[in-house]
Amino acid sequence: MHDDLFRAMRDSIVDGDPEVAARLSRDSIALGVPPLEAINRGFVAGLTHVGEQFAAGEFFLPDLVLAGEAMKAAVAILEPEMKKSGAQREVLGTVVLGTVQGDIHEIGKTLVGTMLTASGFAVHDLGVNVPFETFAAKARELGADIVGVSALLTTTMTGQKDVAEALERHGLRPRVKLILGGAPVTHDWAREIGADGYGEDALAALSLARTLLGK
Ligand code: B1M
Repeated sequence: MHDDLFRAMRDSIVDGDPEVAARLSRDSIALGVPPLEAINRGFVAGLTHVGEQFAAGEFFLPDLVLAGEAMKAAVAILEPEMKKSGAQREVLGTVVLGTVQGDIHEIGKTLVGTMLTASGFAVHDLGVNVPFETFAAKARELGADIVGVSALLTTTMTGQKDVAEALERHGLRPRVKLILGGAPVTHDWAREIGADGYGEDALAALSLARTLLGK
């Protein structure tokens, strides 16, 4: 069902067209398509294609930029729908979230934040290119239960280890749980740097956060 819609969503990202992406998002809400399904089956399929073409040297940086802008336009429409379900719940825990220093990829991190918020976590999103120490300082200030660190580049995922060390220095471990994510990140990497887990996608991140806090 909705295969044509999902294909059009994919194409709007490949074409880097924010207006079409936003319109298709509104259409999907009107049709009752679950927002996460629209994101995963439609828009992310476009980003995957753009990423593959970029890696193959067929697409260039402006294509990545435009695809990112179109994705942000889509998520901006779908995000409030995803959050609605969490509006009335008790707070399950406080999460400090961000993309690590040197890395400006924000879309996946923001989706994780939206899923956690929608499910009843209080999420403090530090944004992108976040200094290692800032994760620890903010976690201490807020009495956070979880610190979540996203990294999309093989060159920046090493920064997740620096965040782990900053949390140790601030005396926050093991009380404050550390969860990781982002395309190059693996379970092995999470284990190697002493994190509490890794989420392959936003749903996995949610399930991990719940499990770690016993919720
Ligand atoms: Co960049 N980029 N990019 N990029 N970009 C990738 C990541 C790349 C794989 C493309 C490729 O070559 N195939 C490649 C990395 C290669 C590598 O290191 N292995 C790459 C590169 C090389 C670069 C630049 C270096 C390019 C250049 O300048 N020459 C540059 C780096 C800039 C920097 O950060 N310093 C760069 C820049 C950009 C843009 C700014 C243009 C743009 C980002 C726009 C934005 O975010 N506002 C961009 C984009 C769009 C991409 C791709 C195409 C898409 C990323 C994305 O949003 N995916 C990407 C290729 C790809 O991934 N297919 C690519 C969709 C998103 C929903 O998925 O972010 O993986 P993802 O998040 C998922 C999971 O990973 C997980 O859940 C999310 C939801 O399911 N997850 C977590 C993420 N964080 C989590 C945290 C958790 C738990 C789960 O707990 C805390």
